[in-house]
Amino acid sequence: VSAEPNLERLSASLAEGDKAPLADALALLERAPEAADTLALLDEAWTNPRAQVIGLTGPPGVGKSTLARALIMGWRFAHRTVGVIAVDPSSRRSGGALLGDRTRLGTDPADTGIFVRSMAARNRLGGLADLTLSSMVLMRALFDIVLVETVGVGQSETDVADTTDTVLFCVQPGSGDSLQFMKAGIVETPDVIAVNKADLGATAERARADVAGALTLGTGHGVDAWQVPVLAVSAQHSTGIDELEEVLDAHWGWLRRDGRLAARRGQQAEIWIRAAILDRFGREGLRRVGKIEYDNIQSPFRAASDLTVRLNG
Ligand SMILES: Nc1nc2c(ncn2[C@@H]2O[C@H](COP(=O)(O)OP(=O)(O)OP(=O)(O)O)[C@@H](O)[C@H]2O)c(=O)[nH]1
Ligand SMILES: [Mg+2]
Repeated sequence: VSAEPNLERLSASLAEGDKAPLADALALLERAPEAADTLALLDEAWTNPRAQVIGLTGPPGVGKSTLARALIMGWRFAHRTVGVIAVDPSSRRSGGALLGDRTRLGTDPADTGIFVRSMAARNRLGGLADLTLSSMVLMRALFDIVLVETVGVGQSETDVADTTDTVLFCVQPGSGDSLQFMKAGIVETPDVIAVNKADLGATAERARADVAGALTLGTGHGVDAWQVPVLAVSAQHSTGIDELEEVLDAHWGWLRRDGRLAARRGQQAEIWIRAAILDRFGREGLRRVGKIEYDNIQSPFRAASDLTVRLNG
């Protein structure tokens, strides 16, 4: 019988180039989300966060996977370790889509500084699956950067914003997407916008200017507000990627000042707890729980588990 997983053992095996224990631990989260070992591991991971969690979102076909690959190459070049969660809308447990996306990311299987996990997108309420949250929290404790690549259809940006520290929204020129998204109010959540396929020419610069112009209408005011940068990049040709990584670093720096990161993660934890209770007990459950006083010490998974016991009792 192998010992229960803990962070020390997991990071030691990653350092030795063995990815199997992390894969096993992620499988444990899936198989036994409420088990004592699982909750202990998640508590440990919750209180030992390391990575900046970056959500990469945008409409189908804009080049998210290509951009993910370019970003990963840049980070690995800088010796930063990367955990990737590829949220695939079409993936089924045994389907081929998972391998397909891993191939598109083009990561080197021998590179032990990168770990790719693909998962199906939706739980039955239409949000990112609980599994994405727990996998993210575990990977966040083990890597320098966690990249969550997801699809940007309708409300999914909101889910990404509820799961990540930095939302990178990817658009492409000439599709009219960018302005539509502005009008639909979807572009309230991104922290950084990349206009991809800049190699296609002048339309990219126009799209960049359009997006930047539309943003000034709704962007934050005050000296401390984050001004959403809009960058033209070519994922395919790896141009603008260094600048994009600098901007992502700058957002991380901004988050870590004045308690913003702790506030953002604490808010997210509350949202997850509410979602878990809603999922398990419906609106009546939420009403019985009342105000969720989240102390940020326990993991939100354990907090939800404790509330579940209380509501069942
Ligand atoms: N010209 C050009 N084409 C690009 C660029 N980046 C991606 N593409 C192409 O755009 C297409 C879609 O790229 P993907 O990276 O699969 O896009 P995606 O957003 O991950 O797509 P889905 O996962 O299907 O939503 C592919 O044919 C890419 O080769 C770029 O910078 N320039
Ligand atoms: Mg993709």
